Amino acid sequence: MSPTLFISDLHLSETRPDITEALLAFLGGPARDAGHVYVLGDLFDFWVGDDTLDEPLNATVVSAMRQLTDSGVPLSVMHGNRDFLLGPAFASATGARLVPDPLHVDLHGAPSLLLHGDTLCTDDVAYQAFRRHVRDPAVQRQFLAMPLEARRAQVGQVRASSEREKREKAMVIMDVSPDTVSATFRDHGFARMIHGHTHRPARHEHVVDGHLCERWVLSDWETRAEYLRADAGGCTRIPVTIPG
Ligand code: LP5
Ligand code: MN
Repeated sequence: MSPTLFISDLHLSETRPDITEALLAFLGGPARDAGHVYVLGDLFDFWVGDDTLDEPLNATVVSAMRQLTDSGVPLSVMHGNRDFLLGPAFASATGARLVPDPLHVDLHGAPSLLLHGDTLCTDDVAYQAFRRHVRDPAVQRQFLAMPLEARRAQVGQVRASSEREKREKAMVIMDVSPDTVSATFRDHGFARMIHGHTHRPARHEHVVDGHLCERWVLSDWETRAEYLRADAGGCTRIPVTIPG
């Protein structure tokens, strides 16, 4: 059975053409032999609305994703904290399915929980308040009704506030909360979790009510272009190689 592949946190932007290059190599290479490809959030550095689909970087990514889905490989995209405004026009242009966070999947016989990962960072109280605000559909409607340049300006302000606040926060606050991880394993009853967001790639083991559970954290591509491959034998990290 073909493997399932996971990527997240590419933070695609015009300032890092090397990351877009790596994504194109992934989509035209290993992704073609996958049974399913999942993007677990923060594909883009930020997304201000589907009316930007024709911008050069976005059009390049959409076209490469469309070629993948046209070749018959299912592609699922989850929102991250940067690109939660990816909407139905993006989905129909790429042929991808926008999936909820968290998502339950059976990975080659192993029930697994997929998340972006930001919901596990519950000690970051300021971020969780910000998240509740910007995930409110009324707030999003109001934002999307603004002219494009005003939306970009507002995102610039939010990014600056976020960077300022992050400098003040302890590193431990910006990681997952161990209690929330245990509670999440307990609530869903699955022994495997896969997520991104924290930019701290690792495989963690957790013992929850006497059961051994594993948590895979995906790498961010600003540091290391890499995907996670899951098959009946388990999960493996694989670096993306750029041909030529
Ligand atoms: O992204 P990263 O990893 O650097 O930091 C995150 C948290 N920050 C964010 C903010 C994003 O970086 C920028 C969001 C772009 C979104 C574009 C869409 C349009 C927005 C409007 C839609 C309605 O997610 C950071 C975490 C960190 O992860 C680690 O987990 O700590 O959280 C913060 O720093 C948030 C601050 O604590 C609070 C932010 C205050 C912003 C004030 C403006 C509020 C008004 C918003 C109205 C649109
Ligand atoms: Mn993120």
